[in-house]
Amino acid sequence: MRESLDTLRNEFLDRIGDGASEQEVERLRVEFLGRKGKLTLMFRGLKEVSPEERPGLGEALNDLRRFVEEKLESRLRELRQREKERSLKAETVDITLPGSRWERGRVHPLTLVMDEITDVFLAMGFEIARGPDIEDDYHNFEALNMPPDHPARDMQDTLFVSEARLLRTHTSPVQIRVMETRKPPLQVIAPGAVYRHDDDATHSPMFHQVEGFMVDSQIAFSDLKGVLTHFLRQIFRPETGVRFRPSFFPFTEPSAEIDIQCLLCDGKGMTQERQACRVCKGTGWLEILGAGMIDPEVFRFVGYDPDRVSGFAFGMGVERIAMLKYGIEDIRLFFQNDLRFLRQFA
Ligand code: FA5
Repeated sequence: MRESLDTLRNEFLDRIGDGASEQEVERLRVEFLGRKGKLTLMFRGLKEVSPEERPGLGEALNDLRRFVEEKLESRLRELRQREKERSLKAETVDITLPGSRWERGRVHPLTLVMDEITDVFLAMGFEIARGPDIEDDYHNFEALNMPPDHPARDMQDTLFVSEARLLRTHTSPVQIRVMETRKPPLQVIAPGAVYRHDDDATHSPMFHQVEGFMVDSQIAFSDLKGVLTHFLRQIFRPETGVRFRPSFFPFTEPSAEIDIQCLLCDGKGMTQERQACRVCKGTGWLEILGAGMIDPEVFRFVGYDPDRVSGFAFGMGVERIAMLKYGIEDIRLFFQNDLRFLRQFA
């Protein structure tokens, strides 16, 4: 048996040679060390050897197995190293070729305007709150003093998700959610997406609002006027004329709509050619915000005592402000993702 060990060792060395490929190395592993491999069979044959010879032969067999294993391993390593060197040599890089450019992204114009709006309020000490896009009837309508069948619900064409849930039609429910969980003084803005069954050049089914409200023991209408006038002059021009007109919202009393002087004709209502201004349609004013003093009924819904607290609230459409700032005539441009449009905003 010792002779056949030597023969096997020589055969193995012959076969592994210098040039064996990875596949050949694998084939050799199976042929010598596999379940029916030559060495494995010799291990089995040990049973037939006399007990005196067995330990010596066993040891010699183990040595041979280790030798074969190591040889196979080192040949594999060698082959892989050679392959790596070959491919490194083949894959040269031409550093004189022009590189591929990474397109630089830009902030969406609505995000730009939204950031600008929130910055002005943050500077005045407001904090930011958020609420869910999918709301319940109670927060979107009822607690805002719009019981079922209230005609004011028709002012906001609602998209329902189920009988009990809807896509919020305005950011005003965030007022309720904040007041339900916290006590005054509060000075909060709530930016976010809102949804209505609307679709034309100035109305989008999804658009954005920024809600704002301030509640404390002695908040007056003059505070509302001061905050909003300052805000509008920061966002548009310092000399922009601001006008408060009486209006109606079920959740504020008194309520107002706020206009700014037309940015195109400077409030004149007509162009230099004496034609009616197409932006303000000849009125000289542009409606920009809804606002008012928070209705005592709303305070009762959130558990505040209307005799002890007062506050104002306002809500604005972000798209409307962006359209006026940048002179955009169709709201749908914001949502079409046309790069020719989006690239214009830095
Ligand atoms: C409201 O949504 C009130 N929640 C605002 C408010 C808040 C009043 C707090 C008082 C106190 P209104 O429905 O008018 O109000 O909407 C506010 C603004 O959203 C509008 O001035 C307009 O700029 C914008 N807007 C309304 N519908 C659309 C639409 N479909 N697409 C784009 N902007 C819209």
